[in-house]
Amino acid sequence: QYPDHLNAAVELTDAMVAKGFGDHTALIGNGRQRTYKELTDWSNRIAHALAEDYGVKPGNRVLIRSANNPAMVAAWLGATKAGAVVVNTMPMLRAGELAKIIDKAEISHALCDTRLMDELATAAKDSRFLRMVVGFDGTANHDAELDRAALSKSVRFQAVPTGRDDVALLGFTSGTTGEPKATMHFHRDILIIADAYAKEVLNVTPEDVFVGSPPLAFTFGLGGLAVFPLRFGASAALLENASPPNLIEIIQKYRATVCFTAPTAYRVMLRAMEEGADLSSLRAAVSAGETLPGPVYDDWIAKTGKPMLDGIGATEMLHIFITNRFGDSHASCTGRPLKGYQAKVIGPDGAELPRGETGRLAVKGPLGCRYMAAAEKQRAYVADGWNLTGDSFWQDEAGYFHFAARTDGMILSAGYNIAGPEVEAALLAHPAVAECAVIGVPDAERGQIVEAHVVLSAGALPDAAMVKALQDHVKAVIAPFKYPRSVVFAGALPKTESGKIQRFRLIPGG
Ligand code: 3SK
Repeated sequence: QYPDHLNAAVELTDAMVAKGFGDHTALIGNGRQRTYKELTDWSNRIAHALAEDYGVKPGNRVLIRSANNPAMVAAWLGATKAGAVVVNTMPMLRAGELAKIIDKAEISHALCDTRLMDELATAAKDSRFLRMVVGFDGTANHDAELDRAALSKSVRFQAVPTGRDDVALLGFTSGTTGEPKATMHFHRDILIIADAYAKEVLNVTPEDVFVGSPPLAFTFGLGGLAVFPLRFGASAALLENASPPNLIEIIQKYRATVCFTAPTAYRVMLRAMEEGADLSSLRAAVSAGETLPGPVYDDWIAKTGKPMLDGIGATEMLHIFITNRFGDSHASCTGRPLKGYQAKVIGPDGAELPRGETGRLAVKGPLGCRYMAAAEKQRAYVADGWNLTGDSFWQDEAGYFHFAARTDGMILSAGYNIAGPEVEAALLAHPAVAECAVIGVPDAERGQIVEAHVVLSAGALPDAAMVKALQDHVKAVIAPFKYPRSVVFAGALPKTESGKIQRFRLIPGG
């Protein structure tokens, strides 16, 4: 279905102009609207600048650091046209987290919103790989180094003739240990997710306006807020701060039709409807990244009369692979595999379990997990062509899949995956912490929250000031969304005879 030579960025821009979408709005953000022609020219100029002024060669790894805005999309497209392998990163990442990514992905160039330079500059200091950090103006006033270099270039660029199976994108996932792992995605994969989900399930048309909250750095956001609209001539309104009130405002302002976010935000949006928020333009509410509680689904249907589509994806699989559909969507049910995908529930021996029994979810489809330089992890994730996800599910008699739990110990909070050990490591760097263990505890708003059980060092006081000090410390050391919203002080932690902490014995709330 896809030609041998394929550059995904060209398909999302130049090819759309050639199809007649040149004057149609592609992106909205930071107070401006950009047509497909403008986005195409912008990304072509960036590609020229990267290749000619900054020496980006095909296959170089380019990191992008930005909040969700049109400049980030243009940078991603430009770097992809120049043949780079792109690593999109969240603005919340701290220097330590960025340094690990730069090292693992052997990043040679970083493109950074000038407002977010500090942490990257710290991360870049001792890097063996990073040769250049180039600033761009995230506010899209074209007032930074990359913008000035790009403005002097031609709007025509002969994109690097990448192969459809050349790596275009590295998606980082923190894994249970908090050690980032890169998953490799081909140019064709970027189009597959649009064709398998956005076309087959959402039936996207050029009249659609997409909004949502997931960062473009998370493949859920890159798909939902860039690839899906651009593949079909639709528009996306991007928000640097996609808090529910901002989401509501932009839905109302642009009469958005498709929203991608997590149940936590839908819950808040439902409450806002009682105060008059108008969500009537939405024709689809996509929920993923966190389990969708049945009552939130029921409430959404009752109050909006519009479909809510729960889905499950994974960074390893690039995007959603099991989903509900229009007219075939049910509470507390994730639905069925996308066309071209198969899924099954397996037991510890790898054999498929009978319907109704809970086990690990295995998936097979047109794309799958490819960890970079992690052969052992690859063997653990992919067996016999089946991708063994970190989720346990059960399948009902009619073939629908139902989420049961994470099998990999990740804490799922408001759409974010958080690795407990990473939070523990951050806490242990505080002098007042002698020992700690982090667990996920159920939370009505966020699905789960991070809870830290902490044994304090001698002399440290277990009071509210200490809770705040530890929370602030974690926010300063790792991305702030990972901080423990609940802190329990303990005299000791439950342990095995050999001294291993038994997290499963910790009682939520102490
Ligand atoms: O379900 C998820 O967490 C997910 C992860 C990556 C890409 C897309 C999705 C929905």
